[in-house]
Amino acid sequence: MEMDQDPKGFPKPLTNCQLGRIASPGLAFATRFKTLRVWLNILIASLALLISLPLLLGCGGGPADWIVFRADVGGYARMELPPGSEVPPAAPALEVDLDADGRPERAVLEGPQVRLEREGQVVWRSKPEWRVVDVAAGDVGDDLRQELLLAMWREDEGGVERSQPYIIGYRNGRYDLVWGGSPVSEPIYELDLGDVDGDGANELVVLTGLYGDAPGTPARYLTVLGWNGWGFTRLWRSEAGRYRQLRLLDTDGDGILDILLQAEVPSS
Ligand SMILES: [Ca+2]
Ligand SMILES: [Ca+2]
Ligand SMILES: [Ca+2]
Repeated sequence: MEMDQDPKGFPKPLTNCQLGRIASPGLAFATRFKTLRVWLNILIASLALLISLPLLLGCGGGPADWIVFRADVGGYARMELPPGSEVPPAAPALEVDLDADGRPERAVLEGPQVRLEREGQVVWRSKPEWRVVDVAAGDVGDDLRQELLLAMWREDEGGVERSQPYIIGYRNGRYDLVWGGSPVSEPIYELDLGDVDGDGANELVVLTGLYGDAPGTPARYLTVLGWNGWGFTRLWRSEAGRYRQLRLLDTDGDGILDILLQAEVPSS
């Protein structure tokens, strides 16, 4: 569109008519309708954001309470955390003496990678193509050698990311992968290792979800597994729920670790 020129050579401002503001009553109605539609869209978008905000923040359910699963006949009994119990915050690093020299190494999970430090020096790092989501330490297999357990994701041959448990240890004078589990059917979100049934050997305790869960979705099951010599066997599984923040802690002083976690009350 060509603009009229004023004597100084500047284009004349467009009139209301040229801008189509008051061209006709029909157009005025259409303009008002358009404005109304814009406001309606803003309202709908705001409502959608309000509804989805808890999901975006990863707290899709209602309030979360700490609960305890304690070894019981035939499995683990769910109970409330005893009043006055304090749940310590998650440790930023784990101490584990993998090479059994009496001085613990330090395992640090930073972003999706874990590194192992010995006296301030990095002695092992997870591979860049592994996406580590949780780390635990302890003796797997009851052979008196300490290991580091990783809950991690890596791509399979088809380029699909799958959840796998890996074990890192110190063998033949070096820190290395000593066991790589196959992809699991239900992804591991959190894991910990400890004797939760009091038999003297450690169990692997995991929180699992489903492939396709949105990031931040709580786990669906708490599962206790035992080492069978070549892999882990499921010993017990909880009822379905919305679980996160797995910890192992002896809350009643009987010398047996209890399983603590936060259980979200599903929003109605
Ligand atoms: Ca050591
Ligand atoms: Ca071991
Ligand atoms: Ca045990």
